[in-house]
Amino acid sequence: ERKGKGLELLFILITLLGLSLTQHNPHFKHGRTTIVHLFEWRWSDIAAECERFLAPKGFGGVQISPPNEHIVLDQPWRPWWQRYQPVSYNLCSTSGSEEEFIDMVIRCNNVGVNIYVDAVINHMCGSGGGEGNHSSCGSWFSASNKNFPSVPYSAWDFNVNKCRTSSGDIENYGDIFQVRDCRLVSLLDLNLEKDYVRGKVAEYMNKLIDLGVAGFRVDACKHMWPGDLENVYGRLQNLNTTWFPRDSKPFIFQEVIDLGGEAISYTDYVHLGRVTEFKYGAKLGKVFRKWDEEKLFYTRTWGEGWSFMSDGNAVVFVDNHDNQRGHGAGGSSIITFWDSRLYKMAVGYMLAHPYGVTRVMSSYRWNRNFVNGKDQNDWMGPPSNTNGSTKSVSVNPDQTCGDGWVCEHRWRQITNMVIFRNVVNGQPQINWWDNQSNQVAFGRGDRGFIVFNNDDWTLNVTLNTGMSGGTYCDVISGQKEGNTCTGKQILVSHDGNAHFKISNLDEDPFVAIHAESKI
Ligand code: AAO
Repeated sequence: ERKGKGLELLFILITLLGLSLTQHNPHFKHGRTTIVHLFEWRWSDIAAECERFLAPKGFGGVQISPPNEHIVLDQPWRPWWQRYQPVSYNLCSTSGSEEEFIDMVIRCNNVGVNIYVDAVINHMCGSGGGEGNHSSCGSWFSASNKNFPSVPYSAWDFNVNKCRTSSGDIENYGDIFQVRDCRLVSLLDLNLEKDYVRGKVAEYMNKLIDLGVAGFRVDACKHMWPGDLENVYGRLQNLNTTWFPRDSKPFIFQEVIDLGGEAISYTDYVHLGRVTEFKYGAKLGKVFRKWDEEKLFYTRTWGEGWSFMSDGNAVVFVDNHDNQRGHGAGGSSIITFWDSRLYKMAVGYMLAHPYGVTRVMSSYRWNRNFVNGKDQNDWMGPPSNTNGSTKSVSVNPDQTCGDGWVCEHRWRQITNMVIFRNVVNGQPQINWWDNQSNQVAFGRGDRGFIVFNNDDWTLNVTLNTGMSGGTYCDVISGQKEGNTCTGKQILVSHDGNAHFKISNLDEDPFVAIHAESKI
């Protein structure tokens, strides 16, 4: 019996130690709730965006593109994905220099917007990356000899003998050893079992923490052993106390693509931090596109009820920088800015629903060129100047962006739903209504209410909103400005009921009201 108690205590102790490692908290400030991925933006533009737009509109943080020095592939192209091929951990990239990076982190932190770094720690550049100084700060490296003196890493810091495939690359996602010990698309695979490599990776991440970042999106986690990641995360310092409370651990969200049916599951990683829930965008795309007989009213059980990971572990998104252009996974159901009407609805749904930490995508346009269903231009980098440098983001008088930057996060409907999510933060989902088809509505306590019409006919119904009586401004068709409303007005009677009429032909067939849109 005593032995049993002892074991039990030991188990509790191990669990507690395990929990103390967990880094699931994004450390948002001022009740903010959403991350925006400013894909390929320059640091100076992000700094300005934090001050002029993100903070005033209540965005919680920015996921930035990898800040490490990377290979430069300029014949003939400069693909966006060159940034996922590190050459060193120097902070200089096509997004800017180390000084610009530091300035961005300070300015964003000073207005309460967190910075999350995309950490590429599974590998260095591709094995065919050659030799020389074709790198974003001009550091010399040799891919053929696996020599990266600016870190430094040399041949014995990479997985070579562990991988059993003849190509040296991952050939079968059904074999967990291949997926973790072989090269992902020929990228030189770091041996994270080595203390030295773990130390170098942790040193890079700790430098970023010192500078004030709030956490990391960790790239390609499926391809790293959970034990190796646990060791690296265990070496990370607490966040910089200039901006964060004492003893705050960096927020960790891990990219693990798990649509089901593969040898490696997200469950191997959730104890270490949050994980990207890829089923979310793939399914939501099918629902709004009405593929596979999906209907919006089936989302009554959206979240864990759709066999997604548990709420506290998930980072969710409608699309990401990979699957908006056919990379990664999710398939053709993924909705992007190219389908803007559906996209606004899907992002609106995500931001209204309580499940997960939400991430909004912010993209640039490129010349799509489909041949047999595949975009030949899926590699195209961000808007650039003739010398190859990334263009600055210009802002038009109407607050949209120019020069090829899409800025989905500045679309009124999306910005206003980011605010909605903050206003209803912590409130339960209540007062669900549906028409057994593609018209649904739900509330968030007495703080907000949203109604969608994705059917091919008009929605015309009186619903219990759970909100206090008064006139509210719909934040989709317009917004409250001073004490007037530029969009539809919704009259909520003292019993909480309101009448909604949404034509399927409306520019945006959904309506959202919240406590702060009352006039
Ligand atoms: C480039 C070239 C390569 C070249 C390489 C080295 O394109 O031809 O060999 O350079 O020279 C990005 C680009 C890559 C690029 C790379 C380096 O997307 O094209 O390679 O930079 O420059 C897997 C990983 C996942 C990864 C994703 C793209 O598991 O971690 O591939 N995403 C991250 C980043 C991404 C980046 C990297 C990692 C590398 O977000 O931007 O790559 O740093 C399955 C697996 C997934 C696997 C996908 C795609 O998905 O589950 O784990 O993702 O395949 O290979 C069904 C299944 C679904 C399956 C899907 C697709 O839907 O249900 O599970 O089919 O087959």
